[in-house]
Amino acid sequence: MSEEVGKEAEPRRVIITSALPYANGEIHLGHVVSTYLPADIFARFNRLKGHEVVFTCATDDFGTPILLRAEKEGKRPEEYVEYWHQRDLKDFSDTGIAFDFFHKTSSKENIELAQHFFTLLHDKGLIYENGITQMYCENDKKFLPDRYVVGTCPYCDAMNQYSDGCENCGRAFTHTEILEPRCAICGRSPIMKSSLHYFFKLSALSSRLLDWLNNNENLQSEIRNYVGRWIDDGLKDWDITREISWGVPIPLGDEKGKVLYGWFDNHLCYISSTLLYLKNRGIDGKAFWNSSQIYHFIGKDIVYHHFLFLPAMRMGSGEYKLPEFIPTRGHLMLKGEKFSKSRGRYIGLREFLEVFPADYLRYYFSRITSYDQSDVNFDWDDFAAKINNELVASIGNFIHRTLSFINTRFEGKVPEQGELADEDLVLIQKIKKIPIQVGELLQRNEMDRGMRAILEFSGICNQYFQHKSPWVNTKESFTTLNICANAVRTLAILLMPYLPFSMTNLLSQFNLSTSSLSWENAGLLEVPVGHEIQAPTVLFRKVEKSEIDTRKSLLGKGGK
Ligand code: B3M
Ligand code: ZN
Repeated sequence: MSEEVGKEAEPRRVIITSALPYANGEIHLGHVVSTYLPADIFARFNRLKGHEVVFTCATDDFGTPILLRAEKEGKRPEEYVEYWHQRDLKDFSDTGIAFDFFHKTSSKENIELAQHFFTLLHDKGLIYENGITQMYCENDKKFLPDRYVVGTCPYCDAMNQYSDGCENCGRAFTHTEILEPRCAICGRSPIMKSSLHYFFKLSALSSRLLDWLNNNENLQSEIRNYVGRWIDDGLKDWDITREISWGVPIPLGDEKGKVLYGWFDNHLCYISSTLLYLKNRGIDGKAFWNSSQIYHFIGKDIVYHHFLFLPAMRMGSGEYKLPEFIPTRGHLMLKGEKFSKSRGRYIGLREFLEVFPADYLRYYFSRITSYDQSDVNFDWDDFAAKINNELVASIGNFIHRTLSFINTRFEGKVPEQGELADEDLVLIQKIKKIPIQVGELLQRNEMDRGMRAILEFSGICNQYFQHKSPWVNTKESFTTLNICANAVRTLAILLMPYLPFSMTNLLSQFNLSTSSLSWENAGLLEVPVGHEIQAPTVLFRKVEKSEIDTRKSLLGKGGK
């Protein structure tokens, strides 16, 4: 859906979520590229547009892999996930990912909401009980859900897959379908043992899901096509019970030792965290939710869950509206190959942030990540080239030469415009139009094309500055620098969603307060004559070849 440009009659309500990181390891650069950065840029853009934005996330705390890891470390699961919750929060804030609220799936609010959904769906006949035979390890005396079992994918034959889904072909399945199963703890073959489980009638919602897919053109067409084929192939009912202690207790009182599957409660945390954030501000969260435009940002590996389980549960509940958008992006590759920690083909987020500013990551990723499911390629040489030739040589250079010139030649005060020549008028027109152009792209989630448009604009500004040569044409230099100062202000607003750290710094050099800025006035030439700026400092430093050589030499050696 493309929105009208220019001033909008009323601010809209926009709810933005990004997929929840499992609380058992550091934030992966792949998740930053596909999910967190696009969501954050979109949230910042919408805030600048004056919309009412709620941007939330949470740690995904429950499930067997986390329980397994906590057990291995001899920690209580609550303690274990709290560590990662804090750690993730710090990683996000150091990367400039500015959630309004970061919650936990193991929170009281989310447990209550998940139990409420279970009860609703159960009352409506969409959840039923069924005795199943399940894998059981006689050695470990345990039922073996999900990641307690490894084996071969029944769809694509990929080996060493967990029993809840295949990382190779992306299909979700159940622990009874996986081929050649082995216990993940001791490696022995499990036996089958019967147990009572709850199932969600996904199959009953097939035609409603198909209607939703077919009638929602905001969803990316490639995904609508293949999810449509999954539905046509026939959906299986979904086992939502797990025999572990770490999860949302089944709210029927008779299910000791069993909890809800993590994929039942985790996406409900999009709702519970938004509601809690709003409640703390005295706002009716349910009414807000149902009158908002809803965006769930995800990576392509969790399409099945977000295009089937999530909408089906919401349809079944009848209480909370479905998302309009589920922006889905591809995986991050390292020079064309998959990231692999064990093979040393891996770059950690912390490792990156210790060496380069977060805005360099944000620049590079937003520049190379398109709004589709194609994989994104990280390449250190390309990274250096884009930072040095674009961010430093074009954007940074224009900003710096403008502010330096005003500082040295005009005592730090923005000069007055004189008579305007054609060239001046052309740039003024560009300044007026560029926020509309970039705004349309950002509204459509095309952050890479938005960045390219900004880059083209800074290129034009540099040419203008060069051609005007204000150091020679001193009479015209007043006009030139007035227009350039306005162009810098425009750039600062356009780049704010992308490069929040550097642009906050720029605005302080410029003596402009961030709160006074909005996307709507980004194209106005409203820097007052005589406005005083500070002596500028360099915003972006070059990436040295030696730094890149060091990074490259660490690859293949197990990273840092
Ligand atoms: N934690 C899977 C993942 O990290 C899962 C996402 C939940 S989103 C509701 O890829
Ligand atoms: Zn075992």
